[in-house]
Amino acid sequence: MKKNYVFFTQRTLIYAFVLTFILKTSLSLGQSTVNYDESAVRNYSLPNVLLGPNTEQTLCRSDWEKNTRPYQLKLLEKFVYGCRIPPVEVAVLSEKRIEKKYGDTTAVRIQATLQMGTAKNAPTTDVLLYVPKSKKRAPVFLKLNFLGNQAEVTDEDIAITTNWIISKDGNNHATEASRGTKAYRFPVQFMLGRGYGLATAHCGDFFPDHKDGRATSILGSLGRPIGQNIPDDESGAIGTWAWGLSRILDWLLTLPEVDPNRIIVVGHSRLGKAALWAGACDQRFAMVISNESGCGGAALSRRNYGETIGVITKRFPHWFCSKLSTFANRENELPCDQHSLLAMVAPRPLYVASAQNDRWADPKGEFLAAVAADPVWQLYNLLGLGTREMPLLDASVGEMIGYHIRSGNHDLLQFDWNQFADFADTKLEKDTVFKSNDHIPLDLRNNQILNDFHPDQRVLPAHPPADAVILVGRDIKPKFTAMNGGPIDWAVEDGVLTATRSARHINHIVSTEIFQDADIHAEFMTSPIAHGNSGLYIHGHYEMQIYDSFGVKQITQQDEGSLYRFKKPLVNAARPTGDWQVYDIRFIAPRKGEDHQILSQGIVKAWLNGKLVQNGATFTEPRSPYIPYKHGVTAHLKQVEQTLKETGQGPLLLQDHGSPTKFRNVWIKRLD
Ligand code: GTR
Repeated sequence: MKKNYVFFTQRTLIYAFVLTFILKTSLSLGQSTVNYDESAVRNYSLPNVLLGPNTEQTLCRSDWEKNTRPYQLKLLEKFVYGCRIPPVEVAVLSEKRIEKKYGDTTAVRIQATLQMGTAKNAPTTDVLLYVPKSKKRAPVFLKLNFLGNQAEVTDEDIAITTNWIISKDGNNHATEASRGTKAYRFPVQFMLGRGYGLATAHCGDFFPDHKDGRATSILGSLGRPIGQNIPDDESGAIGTWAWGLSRILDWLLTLPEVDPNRIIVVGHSRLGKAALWAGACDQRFAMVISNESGCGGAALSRRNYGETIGVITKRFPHWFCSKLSTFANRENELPCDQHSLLAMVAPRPLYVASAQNDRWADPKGEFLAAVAADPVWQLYNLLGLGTREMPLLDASVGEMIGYHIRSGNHDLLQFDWNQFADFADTKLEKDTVFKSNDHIPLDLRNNQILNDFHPDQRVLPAHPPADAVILVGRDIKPKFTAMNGGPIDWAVEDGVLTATRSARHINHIVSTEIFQDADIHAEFMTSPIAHGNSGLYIHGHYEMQIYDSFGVKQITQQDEGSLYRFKKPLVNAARPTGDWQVYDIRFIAPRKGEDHQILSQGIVKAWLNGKLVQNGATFTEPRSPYIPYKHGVTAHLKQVEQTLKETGQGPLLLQDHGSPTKFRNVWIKRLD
């Protein structure tokens, strides 16, 4: 008996030991074994994120922006997330606003249905946005959700998503019972009280989160392959969710209630992976937050701790590009790692949050990725994380990269939101991040400049701002010459100029004022002759089209509102012939280096008759065959073109295209 007892205890002890060991150090999932023992983490060395395409070390930020960043981003596309999906136009199918009190804060609640693409049956997403009414323009946190907008809030009148949702019972349809169940992850009242807006949409609107989700995702409507033989660098769910975040951003940027310079993308867990990828791909996001995004998010893949590439790509083969799965158990051969993803956010503020019990997401691996991303902020003379020591529990550390490890489980909790709001308060105050432009990449800076542009076109004729240079106005001589530098022969009457037609369409007029970047305002009226054809030739290179396009259904790159032959308008905003119309254009010229290589692209945002028609169209070289430096060229124009080459400054030309178009109130406001 005694012996037996001893034997039993010994055996029990051995069992208990083995069991504890298994539980403590590993969890068996499929063929892969998951490690939770820090001492069993293999040695690894991370790829150098500062290495450019020719393996040269990046020493300055312009080199980073021009060469290394695009190269590193491409690696992430090729090996992890799949190639980025080109944007489409976003049409607003409905936009309902109500005013409501949440706690002490009066908010404007906006529910919008956005259609992605112009095709009749293009897919839609429902976006729910809250902004504090007291703010002229509110900074907004944007977050995708798992179960539909109705689950995120306690408002009872939010439509229940009809798209696929994750559910334990396998029903995969949201019901009334889901209302508000995730409201603690989307603290509307708290964030409004802190002066922030909150926006959300359901990830399933873009890609249902299951293995076969691709077939019913929006990818088909975007012309992407959804059947067999998907290329190994094709985007999966994460790439599609990130793309969706950018389309919602397209819309947010058009709202007068939203501060376009302070839109923050945030995500929890798999949606944290998507938030990081969205922030990497789209520099219009002013700040990026990952909450417990783990493997394939903020955590280093080379650390064999918690979830691994082998496990994740097996359980969720639809999340990444299929190439990633080939690196299971050979992570060391991956040409990139997740620190490069974090580095893509630089020099913008980034916040990485972990939770103590969320070992599956490898908190230490998330912290170490932030440490390894730090050097990119340093290129901008900014401190990233600024420490190599993991902080104590529940303490936030860092400079431009914030980090905390919260006690508790895998979740998105009030504690996390407190840190996010505090971090945004200090990092996104208008006067801190955007005060000095010189640490911001050119393209990012341009986007910020564009975001601010919301001209008021409601009343015509418009009043020029005090600092405008008036080219055509009442009681002033038009500041234009003919193509040969002599006086113009266009009719001038009561501040209205009318194009004098020429047989070869070369009687354009050339402004005597030149500029590099500018806001351009022009009021015009088309005539029935020659389709009302005319245009604003900016620098003589890029033409904002004027054309009788009223009522045209299938608008093209040659219709009014287009950047001629570059980009068709987002919507047809043309008014009928005989009505006064108005363009407001923010033009940022391309920048070229000494040997004429492009440093940053030119970019245009344009409003036509109260509608946004161009939202960041980019260009480097003129595409129109009609540019005046080629067609009807004169000695005067050669000189103008030479000045443009040397100084980057050029004129505005009003085009003769055989139609007696009228112009009034034409002015420019220099931005340079
Ligand atoms: C887990 C997955 C993680 C994490 C999480 C989530 O099952 O393994 O990578 O993202 O889901 O999204 O909740």
